[in-house]
Amino acid sequence: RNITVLSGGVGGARFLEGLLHGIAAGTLPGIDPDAEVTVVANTADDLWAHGLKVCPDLDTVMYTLGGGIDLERGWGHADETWSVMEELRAYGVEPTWFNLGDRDVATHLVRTQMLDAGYPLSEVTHALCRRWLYPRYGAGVRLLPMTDDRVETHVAIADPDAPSGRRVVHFQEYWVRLRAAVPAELLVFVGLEDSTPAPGVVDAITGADLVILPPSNPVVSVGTILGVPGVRDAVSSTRARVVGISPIIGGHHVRGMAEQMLTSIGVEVSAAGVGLHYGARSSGGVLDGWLVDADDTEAVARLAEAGLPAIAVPLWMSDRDATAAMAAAAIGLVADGE
Ligand code: GDP
Ligand code: FO1
Ligand code: CA
Repeated sequence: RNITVLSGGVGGARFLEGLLHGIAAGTLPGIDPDAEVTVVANTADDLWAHGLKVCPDLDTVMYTLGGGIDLERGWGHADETWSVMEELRAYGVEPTWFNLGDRDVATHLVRTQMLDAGYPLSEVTHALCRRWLYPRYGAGVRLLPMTDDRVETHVAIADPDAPSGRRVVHFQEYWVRLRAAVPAELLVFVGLEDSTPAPGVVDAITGADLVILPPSNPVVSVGTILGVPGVRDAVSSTRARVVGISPIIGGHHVRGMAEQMLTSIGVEVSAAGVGLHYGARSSGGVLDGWLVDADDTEAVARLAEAGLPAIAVPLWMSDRDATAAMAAAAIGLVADGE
């Protein structure tokens, strides 16, 4: 059984931890312990900082599945030190607001060096995974960037001093420096229209038995992956069953900035709103099924009217068992259709 997951950072990585736990434990309906998982990760969060290419979502998935993530930050290494940052601040070089841990810097040095040598991001990611993933999962897990091309989410925010009344900042500045505290008036996905899926991405979707949209950010994580030309068509046409899980519980995100991003593109901040945004495959969307939280039962009837089968189950990824149960419910929802 081949499973393909379209993932952002923390939300996607936490889901993957539970999914892999469920696969190993044999608790997922119809999924054997030797099932293979391909992760297609968002790269529109990527940032060039101090001459280094930083890939937050690829690294959060890689460190999380590799057991090296700092659990409470949700990014960067556990047992991290910050000497490089202290020195950069002492030099007063920007961006001082984007924190790079000393251990994390090594990952960016390797990545940048390989990119400079002409390796595409997918090859770089494969090389980094030789350390972080393959010893642990063998061929069972593959991590692919959504594209090898440069794509960056930029955010237009109000700026009274600017002639247009707006200025554009990189997504990382919007989130890390501004904490998404101001409205995202416009989202600009630089390079997305001209990007092409990385090698293996389309095949991983069309050749899968199951495609999962985890509770990642529907706009700047899953949305950007679907926005790579050819990916959305692959998802809407694949013979695989496609099931998604809401990152919105009780009308709010669990963490991050999904509320601000959904509002920015005019999508209702609710489990039903996100499900309808992705759309039922029967009406040209990408989903065969959608999971909402146990407290959002009213969404189920509303989605059914729109032709999108949904169930309400606990969606808090409090630990791997809870997440594995969520994954089992998701798989069970769409497996019945076979
Ligand atoms: P990021 O790149 O680090 O922001 O991570 P993702 O884009 O993959 O996921 C961010 C989303 O994960 C946020 O919108 C959160 O609402 C969602 N999230 C985090 N924890 C949970 C959880 O326990 N349950 C659910 N349903 N969503 C969660
Ligand atoms: N998130 C922060 O809130 N503060 C940071 O200083 C920060 C640095 C950072 C460095 C490398 C990296 O891979 C991720 C980093 N993140 C940081 C998380 C990053 O902003 C993610 O993109 C968010 O989780 C949203 O996707
Ligand atoms: Ca992200």
